Amino acid sequence: MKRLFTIVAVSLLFSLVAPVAAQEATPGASESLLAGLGYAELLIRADGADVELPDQVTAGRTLIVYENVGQDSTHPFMLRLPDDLAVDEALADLGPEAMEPPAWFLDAEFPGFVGETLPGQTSFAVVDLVAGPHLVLHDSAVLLDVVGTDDASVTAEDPSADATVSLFEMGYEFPDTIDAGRQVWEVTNTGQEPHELLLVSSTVPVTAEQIIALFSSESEDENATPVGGGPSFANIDPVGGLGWLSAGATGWTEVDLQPGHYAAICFVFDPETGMPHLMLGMADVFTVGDD
Ligand SMILES: [Cu+2]
Repeated sequence: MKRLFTIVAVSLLFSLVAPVAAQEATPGASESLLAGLGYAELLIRADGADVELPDQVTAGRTLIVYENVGQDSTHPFMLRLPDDLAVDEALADLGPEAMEPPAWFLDAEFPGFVGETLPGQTSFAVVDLVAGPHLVLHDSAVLLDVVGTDDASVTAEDPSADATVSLFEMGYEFPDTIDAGRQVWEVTNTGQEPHELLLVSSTVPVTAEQIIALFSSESEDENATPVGGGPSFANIDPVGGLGWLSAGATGWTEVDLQPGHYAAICFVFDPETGMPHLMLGMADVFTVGDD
C-alpha cells in the first residue's frame, strides 16, 4: 500500500528525512492561528494508510486540521474528481496495484491541503471546497463527499496573512524578508499547472541547485552530500507548507519557523515526462532571521 504511485514517492524520500523520534508538542487548536476564525472544520486523523475523516462535509471555506498519529512523516494532499469520472473507477485507478498516475489525474481540481506533517504533529490549512467527490491521498486514497452549493471564495472572509507566496512554472516568489515564529501564509498558484509548497529546513546554508541535486541523487546514505555541496538528507527536515494547489487557486497555511535556512520544492509531476517539477527546476530557498 506504500505505492500509491510515483508522485507519492516523496513520502518515501521523506521517510529517510524525517526523524521518527517524538516531536515537540505541536499546538492544539487553541494555539493555532487559523483555528478560531470561524471556518467549518474538517478533522482528519491519519495513522499510516488508516485515515479517519467524516463521510461528508459542506462546501465552502474550510479549516483542515490534520493529525498525524502514525509512525512516519506524511505528505498528504487532496483532489476533487473530474466531473465525468465515476468514484469507483477513480478508486480502482489509484489502488495498490497502480504503478503510475492515471491519465485523468491532472484534470482533477486540487484545492490545497496541509503540508508535510511529522509523526505526532498537527497541521492546519484553510482551503475552499467545491461540492463533489474528493479524495484524500497519501498511502491510501480515502473518499470525502463535499456537498452543498456554497461559492466559498465569494462569501468567506480571507484569513489575515503574515506573508504571501506564489507558485508557478517552475518556481516560487517569497517576500523579501520572512520573520521567525508561528504565522499564516497566503499561497496562490499563479501558474498554469498544479503546484505545491513543500518546505524543508536545512541545518546548513543551501541553494536551489543543491536541493535539486540532493533529491536527484541516488545515494542511500543519508549523510551523503551531493556534488556541488550543500545539505545531506540528514541536514534537512520537512516543516509543512501547502499541498497540491490548482492553477488560480489560493489556500492558507500555518507555519512555525525558527531562524535558519529553508528550501521550497514541488513534487507535482510533469505530464510529458512524468518528472517531478523539482527536477525541472522548481526549487527556491530563503532564510529566516539573520544569517
Ligand atoms: Cu510545481
